[in-house]
Amino acid sequence: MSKMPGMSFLQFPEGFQWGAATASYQIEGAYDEDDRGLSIWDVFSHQPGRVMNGENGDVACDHYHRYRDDIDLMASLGLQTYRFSVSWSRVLPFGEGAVNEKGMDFYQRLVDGLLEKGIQPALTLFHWDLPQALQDKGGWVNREVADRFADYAALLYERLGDRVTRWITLNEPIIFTLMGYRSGGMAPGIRDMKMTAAAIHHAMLAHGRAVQAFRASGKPGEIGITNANTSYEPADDSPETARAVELARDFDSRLFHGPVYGKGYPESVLNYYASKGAPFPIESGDMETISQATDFLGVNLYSRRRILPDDSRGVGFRNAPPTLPLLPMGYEAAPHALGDYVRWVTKEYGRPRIYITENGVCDNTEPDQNGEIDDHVRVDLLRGFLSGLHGAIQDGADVRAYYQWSLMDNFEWAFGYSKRFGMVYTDFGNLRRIPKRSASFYSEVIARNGVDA
Ligand code: GBH
Repeated sequence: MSKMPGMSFLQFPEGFQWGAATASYQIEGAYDEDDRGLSIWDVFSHQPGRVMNGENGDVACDHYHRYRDDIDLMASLGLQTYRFSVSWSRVLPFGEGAVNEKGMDFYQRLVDGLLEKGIQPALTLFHWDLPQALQDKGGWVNREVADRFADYAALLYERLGDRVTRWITLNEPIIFTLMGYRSGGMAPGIRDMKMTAAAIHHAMLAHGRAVQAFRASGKPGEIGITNANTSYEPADDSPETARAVELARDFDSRLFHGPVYGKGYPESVLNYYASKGAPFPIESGDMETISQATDFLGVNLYSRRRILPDDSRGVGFRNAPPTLPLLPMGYEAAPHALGDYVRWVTKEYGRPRIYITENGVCDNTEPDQNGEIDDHVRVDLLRGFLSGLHGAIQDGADVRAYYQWSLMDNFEWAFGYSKRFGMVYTDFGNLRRIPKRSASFYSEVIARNGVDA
């Protein structure tokens, strides 16, 4: 990409890693092949009215069959690392018990293929596709799920731990618990406060147990959790608003990072749930388990929110109206949010090592008459996100890697295929992949280890 007037080149630190991220249910397809068991997303997406246009991940990007071509694609873009998740019910069809060797073999081949191309695998153990067999036993509401998760994790450390050295326990517990059990907009589609409190706590317990199992495995490498984050900003300068911003952070980042860093769940959140008759089911020793030392913090960040004080919901804050242009997802195009958030989290938790495990842009640009996809909104915003990230690193944040969400357009959960996040276009008619303008932009960022911004 040619340098534009007024831009300067922002060089990232030596050894900084550039990658892309995906998740099993969003790309694999082959939902009933090779003895895979069903997950809650198979069941949920087949229920009428759950997913936009009645779509599902039965085929998705058909990555299960096309993974070799996809690895070649990653190599051609110059990716240095690739974050993917394992479908729990593909390797353990019932979530526990006998291993499905055919499913396990897929991940062995995927990892080997990545390593052959010099791409470091970063493996997420859980990106929302809980085995339906475990949901039938209560899912995240049943405390035993934490032990099942640790057993599943131990199996993967055992089978892949000689080749995978970067492990992520959970992807965004805030989303799969609150959307899964409180708003019901995602699988398993439940709306119940008490179940939500239990799901949150058991998810965090599962994280802690999986970290313990990793240390016990003696495998080399690093492990951490990935949380969803939003950068909170005061909508005005009043002290009441400043206080409301802290409450918004309590109910989001601090609820999930706090227990991992030994600070526990925020009092404000515990009190709120207790006042609704939904106390967190914390047993003795749980907080120690959850605060097992991790090696890095996975940060997913897409946007910001402006906050105002408000007591009507009992939480003390509300969202102020947006002031920036909205993306198709309904949230603001806020490229400064990434640097701001990284600065905040660095200060709040004593400069943890950070991997940006997801950052990206929904831009639904379709191919033009020449078949080219000029997703300039994505390119401009990525430039802005990366420039903010560079600033945060200059200010002392320990950020070592950046994964763009996503490698290719895929199944965007309850939005089905209507929202495109890929730097590679997926034609869902014939499953062809076509790199977009953002893919060449990103290749150049990788090649130069920096960005013009
Ligand atoms: C991620 O979730 C998922 O991990 C991934 O599977 C998904 O495909 C990807 O995002 C793209 O959607 O809501 O106004 O506070 C992201 C969940 C959405 C939570 C944006 C924070 C911030 C803006 N995040 N949200 S706002």
